[in-house]
Amino acid sequence: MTRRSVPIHPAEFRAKARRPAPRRGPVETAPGYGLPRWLRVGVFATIALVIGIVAVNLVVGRLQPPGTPETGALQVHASMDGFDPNQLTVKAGQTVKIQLASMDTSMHSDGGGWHQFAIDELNVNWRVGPESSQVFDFTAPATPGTYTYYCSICCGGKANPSMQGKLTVTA
Ligand SMILES: [Cu+2]
Repeated sequence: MTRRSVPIHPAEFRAKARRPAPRRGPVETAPGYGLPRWLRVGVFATIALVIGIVAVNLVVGRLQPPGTPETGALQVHASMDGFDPNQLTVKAGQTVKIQLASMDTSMHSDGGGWHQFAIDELNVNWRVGPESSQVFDFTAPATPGTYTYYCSICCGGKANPSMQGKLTVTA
């Protein structure tokens, strides 16, 4: 009698028929499955490093002024955090040269990185694009006083206290 002729026991037959198909779960289909562990760790480390470098560059980029500071020009940096400095003092009748820089990237949804430097009473209304700077000038009024400069492009505009600064004209 050969093995083939032995009738299969019904219970065994059912067990064979019910054997589940190989599972293709989330582990087997995950990207990188089947790659050696060192390679997966390497890829992860590389991605983490790239993200880290981009983050550091963003921070450093915000700390450094866009463009070379021009000598004789007051440096004013505008960002979503406000004006730096937010106080300027000039002499009456003086020609005031200001290098206005936007520290923000074009990625900002609020104004696209553009900022303004406006003083209504003195007809000053300058605008500067993302991550750039420009030198402007105006003549300070002959009489001492204080004026407000503001940006109305971003974050609530003129009403936002952080987007304001004080210009003092001294005798
Ligand atoms: Cu602004």
